[in-house]
Amino acid sequence: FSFTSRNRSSKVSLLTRVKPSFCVRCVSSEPKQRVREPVTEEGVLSDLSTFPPDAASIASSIKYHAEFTPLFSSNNFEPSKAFFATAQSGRALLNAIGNLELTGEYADALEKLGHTLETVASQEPDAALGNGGLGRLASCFLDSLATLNYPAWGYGLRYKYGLFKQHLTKDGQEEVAENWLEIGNPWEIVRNDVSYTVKFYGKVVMSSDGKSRWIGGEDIVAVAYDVPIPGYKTKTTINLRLWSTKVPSDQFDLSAFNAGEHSKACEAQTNAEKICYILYPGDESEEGKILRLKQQYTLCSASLQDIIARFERRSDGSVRWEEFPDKVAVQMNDTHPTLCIPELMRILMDVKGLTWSEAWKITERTVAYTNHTVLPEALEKWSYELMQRLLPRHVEIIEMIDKQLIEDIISEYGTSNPEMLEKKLVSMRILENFDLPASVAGLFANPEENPIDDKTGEKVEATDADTVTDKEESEGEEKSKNEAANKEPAITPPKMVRMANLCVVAGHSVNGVAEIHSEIVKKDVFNDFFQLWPEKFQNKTNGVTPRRWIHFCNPDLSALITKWTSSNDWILKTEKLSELQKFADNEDLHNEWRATKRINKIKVASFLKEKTGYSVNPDAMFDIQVKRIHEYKRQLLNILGIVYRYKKMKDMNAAERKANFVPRVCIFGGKAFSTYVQAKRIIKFITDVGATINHDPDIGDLLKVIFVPDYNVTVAELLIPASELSQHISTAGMEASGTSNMKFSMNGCILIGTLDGANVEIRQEVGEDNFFLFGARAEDIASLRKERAEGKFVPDERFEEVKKFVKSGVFGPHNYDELMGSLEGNEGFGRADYFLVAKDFPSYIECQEKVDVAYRDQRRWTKMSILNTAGSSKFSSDRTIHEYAKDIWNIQPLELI
Ligand code: GPW
Repeated sequence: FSFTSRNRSSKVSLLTRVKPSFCVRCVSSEPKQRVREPVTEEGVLSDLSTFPPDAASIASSIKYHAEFTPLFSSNNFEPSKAFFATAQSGRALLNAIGNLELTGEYADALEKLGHTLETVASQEPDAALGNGGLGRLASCFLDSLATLNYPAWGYGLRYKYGLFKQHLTKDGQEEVAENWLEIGNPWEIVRNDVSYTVKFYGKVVMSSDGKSRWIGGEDIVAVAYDVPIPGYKTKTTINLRLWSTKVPSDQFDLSAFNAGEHSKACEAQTNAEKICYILYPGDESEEGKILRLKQQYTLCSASLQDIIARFERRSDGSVRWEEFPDKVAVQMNDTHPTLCIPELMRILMDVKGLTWSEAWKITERTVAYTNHTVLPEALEKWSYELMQRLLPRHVEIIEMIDKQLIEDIISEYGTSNPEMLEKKLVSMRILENFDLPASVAGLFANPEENPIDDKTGEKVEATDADTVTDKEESEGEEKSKNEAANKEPAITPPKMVRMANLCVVAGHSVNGVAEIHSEIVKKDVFNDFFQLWPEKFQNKTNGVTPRRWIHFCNPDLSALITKWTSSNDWILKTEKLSELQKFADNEDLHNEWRATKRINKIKVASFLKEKTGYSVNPDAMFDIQVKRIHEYKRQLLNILGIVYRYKKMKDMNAAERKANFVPRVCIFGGKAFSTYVQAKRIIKFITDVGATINHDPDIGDLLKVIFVPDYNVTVAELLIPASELSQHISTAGMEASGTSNMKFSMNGCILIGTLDGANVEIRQEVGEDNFFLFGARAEDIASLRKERAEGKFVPDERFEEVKKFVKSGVFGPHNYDELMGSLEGNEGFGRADYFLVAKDFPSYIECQEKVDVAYRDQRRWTKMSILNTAGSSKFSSDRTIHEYAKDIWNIQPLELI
């Protein structure tokens, strides 16, 4: 198909042609006026008959049902708000036709052509442009933004290879490149006319007008690829704009190529293209770090240039920059897009000619920050030196912001308590491991820097002559390091830029993603900032889209809910789910509810057979833990609980085993980051335990342990509807929110979990009786860790027994010294059980015994299941998005006419 777009003086005309038989014309000559030629069933059919009926061609036709609507089409000046996303969208076809309520029509059309919708849909690879919960949240938010008619765009990078495919070998996880674009992507529209230059390296010079200019260096071009995101039951289709990088056309070295130096000629091209090769390239090497920073800057620079260009286009020649924050909001999805802050400042000052204070006011009012983690190792920091090389102008701006912050802190706290002031500055500054500026350094009693005058007994203040620039300072450091080399090794801590601090300082709003997490953000991680600017801090509990996560992935349950709540209104108004509460004891509903779950379990059983070769009994309890493999998520606690269960079973005779244990299928799934060795050991351990238990004739159907390879959105859509128990068992205080917990609960699955992240609110909503709670509380973790480190903790006997059992070699010849060692804090195995597996083990296994008791009583279990679905209305991302729109972005829905 061809796609042309003309954009002159705020009028947009789109003429879209697929095939002569299937032509939809979408014109917007007047603001908010659009004509769409009706598409008849014949239209669809004749279109399909001209293509081979694969997912690709169907998707391209659906795009035009979706009435792809550019939001800058009217000169009405509606705000258009940007959301920075790393999308983890999964498949698009069923979602798109479902949101357009055309699933039936498409299924019928395909059937007439001798195909099923299911097989066609299954050809589509997952768009895995994110890692886990963070990216999937962005996708849910885009669905809600479109559905609720909010004028918003998503921005991300178009990675050539998405998140790796996970293969399981005898050694554990193996990563394989996921070439998701191999057969083309019918959902994207390349916009060769929308491209921006992005610069790296170079230097900053002062031009004659006194303005800084960033020149030289290396330029690349970012080209827009647009992915339409159709809303549910609305004409609104919003845009996810993904950037792909290439070399500027004039930079191909033709003479080198003709001289036979082919690699040299292609060097610039490869350099530019590799920015968008893969998601999260390894960053252990210097090269890897540079590539990641280039990725972050490409996203920020291209997106901001795009946002600014649209703003200017809509201003009809009279740009009023002070209105920019009324029209544009930039929500930073964690710190990966932090460079938006200095980039917006740079463009406003160096390109548009605004002053520092004008640019700062605009930037502050425009950007807002969502924090998604409190794990210290996940709070991004960049080497100052590296950043200065790659983005010299941005570093100057960051230094200015840091200086401004120092002034704010001093003016707030004064200088009468230098000790307290110094502590504040050290913890709050954006620049880490930097000396204080000379203007304030004299306040602090540092004997080396400010020696006491022997005679007067007073501090010797730094003089101007002592004041050195950072560059001179680092050269000086280098010199003194060399001088000291022969004396004693002086370790200079590296100078770093703290991205989260920059976000908190520049953003007008800072939010956490669940109530408990937002409290930790205020009381702990960013407490100093909270004391300074309490009004900035908010909570926005995450949510998930009920379209994908109930309606499409669990059509039978969806139909049941519609039947028992008398309409399908719940898909948009999830509060209607609570109407199920009054039927929580209804026998008919119970029967239908159980039958639905069973159908879903049978589907999973055949999927497991196909993927792993293991047969499972669909009448056993399906107990699932699927998420990224991470020590804080404690897959190790789960598998050690299973080992304990297995050992107990082995100690009994067949009759006792049957009487004491409910049959369970324990399913794990999730990817470990490629360099996260301990996480990979956990995968290997789970598969080894499974191999032993699953082949043990004493155990049979009573216990199966299965690791599903290559967990992704599509696998989640299959597993979640079939789950009965799901595990959200992170060390309290460590999981910011979790979102799969919401998806499981909505699908009538009962959670076993700690009081962490959104678990706290889920338990509150579904009722304490309908949630299996165990484990230490967040507020006790610090003292428990201390106790543990001081050797005061005595592990439970049952825990010791389990470790001994593992070490005895029952699970094969592999030794699990590193894993078991991490639970003991032995020499060489790092922090002593930092994730408190041993501490929570007794309450976990006792809680699992309660789960067995509850499951035996199927009436009780089914009631709990119904009450989970009924109590999950709060966790729709529609609610979350309404809150962001009202409390942070200040936008209203904008329905298309
Ligand atoms: F570290 N999350 C994630 F905060 O999936 F950036 N990847 C990430 O890199 C980060 C967070 C980051 C997750 C959180 O772990 C999870 O608790 C939360 O529900 C999710 O983000 C969405 O808020």
